Amino acid sequence: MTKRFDVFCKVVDNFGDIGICWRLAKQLQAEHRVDVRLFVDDLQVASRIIPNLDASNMSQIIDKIRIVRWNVATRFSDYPDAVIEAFGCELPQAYMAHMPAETVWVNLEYLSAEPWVEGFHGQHSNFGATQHRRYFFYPGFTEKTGGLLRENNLLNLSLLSSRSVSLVPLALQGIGLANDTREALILSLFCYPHAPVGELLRQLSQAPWKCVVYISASISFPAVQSFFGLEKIDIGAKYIKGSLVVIILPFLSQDDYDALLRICDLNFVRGEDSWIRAIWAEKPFIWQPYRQDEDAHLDKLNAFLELFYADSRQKQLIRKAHEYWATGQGDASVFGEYLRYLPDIQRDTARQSAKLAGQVDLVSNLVFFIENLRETRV
Ligand code: TRH
Repeated sequence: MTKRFDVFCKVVDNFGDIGICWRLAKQLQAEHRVDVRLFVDDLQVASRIIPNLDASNMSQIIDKIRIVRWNVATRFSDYPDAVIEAFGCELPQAYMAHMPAETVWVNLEYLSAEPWVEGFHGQHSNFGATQHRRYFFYPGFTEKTGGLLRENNLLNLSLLSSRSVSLVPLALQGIGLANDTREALILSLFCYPHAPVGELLRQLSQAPWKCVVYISASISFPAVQSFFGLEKIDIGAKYIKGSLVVIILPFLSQDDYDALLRICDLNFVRGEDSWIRAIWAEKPFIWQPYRQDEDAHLDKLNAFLELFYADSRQKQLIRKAHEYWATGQGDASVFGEYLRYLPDIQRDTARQSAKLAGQVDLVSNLVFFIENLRETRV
């Protein structure tokens, strides 16, 4: 029998929430034949991620997923087997009011490598005076967590040569990737505005090799402008200083963005979804966590570095580079040193990525988790 899941997504800011929910919905449908309705509160932002989404249309089907614009006035009927509340976005009261006790309610949490995650994964709490139980599903890096979002076909892609033409995103072919990157180190840059971008560019401009940096148009540019002494920055434009070539990319489709990560030698990523994608790209990456109160993001960063690079000879250097990127404290020359050890870091990253890819993926774990609850619950 076809399973039916609802997914609720609130776009808090940026693209991570909808980016993850869209991948999750697609994978549930494509690999587990789940009939998915995706409720999203902001179709404008969603339309940057979901190809061909018409933001003025309240309900539409794309890639076999029904996408519904959700607001306080939305009325619900016809409940599914399970509802996924993404990142504690709170199910609408109108939905909760008639939700049957058999509908499994799962809150998908944010990803963290912190050790406490294992103890919280799969726990539940009773919701108010209702008969509903809310289960907490934690993504994570160990077998005792919910795992990481990873589609089935990803490994096949990584068997291809990373610079093979078929992997070069169309959006990049148009702006001369082949000419720019011959003999060059290629980097991609997607970060939050407080990252020390100017310092990184300065280091790269003085590198003994040509460095081509693809900068995502979605980040703010003051640091790039002041580095090149420009009034404004244009999408598709190329800026050169010393060894450095900067190319400003438009916002790519998720598929093209994933492909970009695979062809680069070093990726600067952020938040949650691009971080996971950088892992699957099997290329060195520097991750900038989403800033949280009381520097909680730095605990997340430390826990991840501790886990992912536990066996790496370069772990101190990798830590210093991440700390500098996340806090701006330290010395920008750490990037020069990082680049000198790039082949070592490449080898360690690929080994760790492959190890994680050997674990069961998040969507398979989630489907199993829900099926198990439905079978065992009265
Ligand atoms: O956009 P983000 O900063 O999202 C963040 C985090 O998820 C954070 O944890 C959350 O609390 C906050 O949102 C609300 O970074 P992230 O997670 O990497 O998501 C970016 C998405 O955008 C990802 O799905 C990849 C996609 N993307 C493209 O599709 N094309 C592009 O050109 C780029 C640069 C990104």
